[in-house]
Amino acid sequence: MLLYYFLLSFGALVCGGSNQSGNKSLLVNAIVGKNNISMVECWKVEPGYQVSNVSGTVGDKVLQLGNVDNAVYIIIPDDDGKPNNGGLHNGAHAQWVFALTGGVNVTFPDAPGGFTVSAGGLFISTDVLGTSTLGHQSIWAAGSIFIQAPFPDGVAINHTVIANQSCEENYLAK
Ligand SMILES: *[C@@H]1O[C@H](CO)[C@@H](O)[C@H](O)[C@H]1NC(C)=O
Ligand SMILES: *[C@@H]1O[C@H](CO)[C@@H](O)[C@H](O)[C@H]1NC(C)=O
Ligand SMILES: *[C@@H]1O[C@H](CO)[C@@H](O)[C@H](O)[C@H]1NC(C)=O
Ligand SMILES: *[C@@H]1O[C@H](CO)[C@@H](O)[C@H](O)[C@H]1NC(C)=O
Ligand SMILES: *[C@@H]1O[C@H](CO)[C@@H](O)[C@H](O)[C@H]1NC(C)=O
Ligand SMILES: *[C@@H]1O[C@H](CO)[C@@H](O)[C@H](O)[C@H]1NC(C)=O
Ligand SMILES: CC(=O)N[C@H]1CO[C@H](CO)[C@@H](O)[C@@H]1O
Repeated sequence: MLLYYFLLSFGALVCGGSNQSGNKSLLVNAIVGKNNISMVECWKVEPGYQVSNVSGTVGDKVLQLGNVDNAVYIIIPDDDGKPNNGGLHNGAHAQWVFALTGGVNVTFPDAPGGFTVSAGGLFISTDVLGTSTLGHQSIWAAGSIFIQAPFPDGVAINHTVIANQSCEENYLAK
């Protein structure tokens, strides 16, 4: 229950540094596997922000992140101070990823572009086995702490695809 409230308020805070003015929902980078190739899309989470009337957050913008299933809190060692490169991999689950500290750069072996998520940012990963041959590469800063929060039954949150590229590139293109 605590995590649920945490996720609600956390989600309203950030979009990997994107400028959301003119939109009434969160724009979030989502890793997708299409035709066996991992790439990034910019998703607008549906439905969008609502104004809270819940005691403790009255007047705040809140966004439903949906249910999550067996979320985990992950600490990357910082023994040697070097970024942690997990190599090419498929997403373990279709899930939210919340970067609490540190940050990550995500790139793709077969698609252009990529994206960076800083501390406090978030993204979605859905390129599970069977959707993408090579997957993606995530390089996390040493000592990063993040949460992986799988979607129940692997069904991603409702969304609209805003662009077939990262949210940041979408803004830069305007
Ligand atoms: C966000 O984008 C809008 C419209 O492009 C612009 O007016 C505004 O200054 C931007 N805000 C920030 C914080 O970059
Ligand atoms: C994806 O890869 C699988 C396994 O190699 C193959 O059977 C399938 O035809 C591929 N699909 C596409 C759209 O390339
Ligand atoms: C919040 O809004 C809902 C839906 O409009 C309403 O049912 C509920 O009573 C409200 N709660 C408070 C504390 O005002
Ligand atoms: C991510 O990329 C940026 C820009 O190239 C770089 O400054 C940063 O150190 C990278 N972070 C990691 C964890 O590799
Ligand atoms: C997604 O939208 C559909 C249709 O509006 C709805 O039935 C479903 O409950 C929504 N899923 C989530 C996780 O909100
Ligand atoms: C993304 O690409 C698909 C084709 O792969 C296209 O149908 C769709 O309109 C594109 N979406 C956007 C928002 O550009
Ligand atoms: C500024 C911005 O990215 N606006 C987007 C808001 O969402 C609509 C779709 O609902 C997009 O068409 C806009 O580009």
